Amino acid sequence: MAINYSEKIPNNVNLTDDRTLQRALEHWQPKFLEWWRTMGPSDFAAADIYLRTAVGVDAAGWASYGQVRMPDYRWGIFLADADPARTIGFGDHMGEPAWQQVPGEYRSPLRRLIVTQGDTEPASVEQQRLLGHSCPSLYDLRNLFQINVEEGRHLWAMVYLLHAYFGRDGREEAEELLERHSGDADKPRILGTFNEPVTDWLSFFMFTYFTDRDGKYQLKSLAESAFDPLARTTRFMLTEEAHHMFVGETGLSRVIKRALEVMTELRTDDPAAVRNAGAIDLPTFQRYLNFWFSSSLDLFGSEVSSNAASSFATGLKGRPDESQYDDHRCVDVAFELAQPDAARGISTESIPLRNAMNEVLRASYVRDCELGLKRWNRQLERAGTAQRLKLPSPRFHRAIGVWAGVHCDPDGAIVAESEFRRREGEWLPTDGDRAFVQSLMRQVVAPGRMAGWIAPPERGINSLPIEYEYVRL
Ligand code: BYC
Repeated sequence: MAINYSEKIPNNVNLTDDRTLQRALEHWQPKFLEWWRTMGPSDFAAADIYLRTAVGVDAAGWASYGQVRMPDYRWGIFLADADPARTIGFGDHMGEPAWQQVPGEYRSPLRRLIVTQGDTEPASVEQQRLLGHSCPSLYDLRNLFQINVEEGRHLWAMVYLLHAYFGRDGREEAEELLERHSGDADKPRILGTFNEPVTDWLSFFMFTYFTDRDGKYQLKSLAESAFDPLARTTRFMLTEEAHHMFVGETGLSRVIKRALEVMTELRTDDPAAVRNAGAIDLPTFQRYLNFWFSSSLDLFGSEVSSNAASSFATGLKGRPDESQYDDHRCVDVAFELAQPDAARGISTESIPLRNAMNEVLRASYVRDCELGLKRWNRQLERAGTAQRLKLPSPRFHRAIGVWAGVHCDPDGAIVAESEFRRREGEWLPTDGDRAFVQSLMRQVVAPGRMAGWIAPPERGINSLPIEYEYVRL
């Protein structure tokens, strides 16, 4: 269905037919714009940026590209097309028609899921707000802003649901989404990772690889929801999300490529030599990876979760690509969970599968993360270095769930706290690493030029050359 851009709020939900809702959203719109002005990308409001904007929700030709100033971006409400015959695909209500309204008994948990999802979107924009000042190229600057405007739109997607289906408490929640801020001591964002600073581009690429990928898995599981408007909204969000992960994967691959070029040139693997030459050494890369991967694993929640069990049972949240499973009810099925025991060992306990749904999602996420690692390791192999990158064990450095507070090394072995503290600097970014990475962050804005710590991309955006002036400052 085409998107109506002649209205104040572009949409494909016939907003003009519901004057009350339209007025409520038009009341929220200036608050959003004010939030964007004060908490969104710092500066660059006057720059013309080569952005894509959604024009429809069909897989083919859903976006148009053109020069846009960010404050003029048309944030709107776009739902994937409805399937009137859609039925619930899992849980206790399996086979019943998907809900077009919120069942009263599920109102509160459903609102909680939507608010949690909504909270991450502006949080990420806040985390990234200063990065424009240290962009490695105009190509990267444009990608940053593309992601930022789309996260802004994803906030709109959740705010639409809150306004349209949750009455007064929904409107209040929508206001609060603009009042909590990433890293704010009094009013932080809801989930841990979204309060972590993203002040350098290595962190940005790690975030878009690992944290946006959590977004993919959470959105995919919400796309299965019995609440049809949520399913349709998240299905369309996933179309935009793919580019965010592409930015992460290719960004990290370009960082590795540059390190390898320096290593080949200097004929050394020595991290200090790589740093001296202005590139990011692989051990530092690995420590950043360990940090962002472990933080993103926490976003799946506890391994054993009654919230997850009831979300699955009630049909609020399924598993990504639910149709790939044979059993969609998961009653009387056990899941074997390895967890730390009192004797500082690891024991396996049988828990009901429904209670382990967070862990099921996390395991598929880990497999997806592995794909990038495989590609990067092939890059290393081709370059003839013996160094390899590795995902740390999911037990490493966890703050949520059964492994929270248990000291494990990156291989997953439980170690004494003293040993963890002694070796932490080998495993996680140190102040020195952060200062070094920060020292490389110098803005490069001549068309086609790249900072010295990152290789150019393989191709430009939408068939344009890499030298194209993606941002006109
Ligand atoms: N930090 O039973 P539990 C994205 C809380 S990213 C802090 O363990 P549950 C994006 C939890 O909220 C995807 N708190 O877990 C990416 C609960 O608190 P309440 C975002 C945490 O409820 C990049 C308590 O612990 N979408 O889109 O089964 C850029 C016990 O909960 C954390 C979603 O997350 C944490 N890491 O699952 C832009 C989907 N983990 O309620 C965007 C919606 C847990 O008792 N959310 N807690 O106060 C959910 O599905 C679930 O809320 C969670 C947690 C998976 C997050």
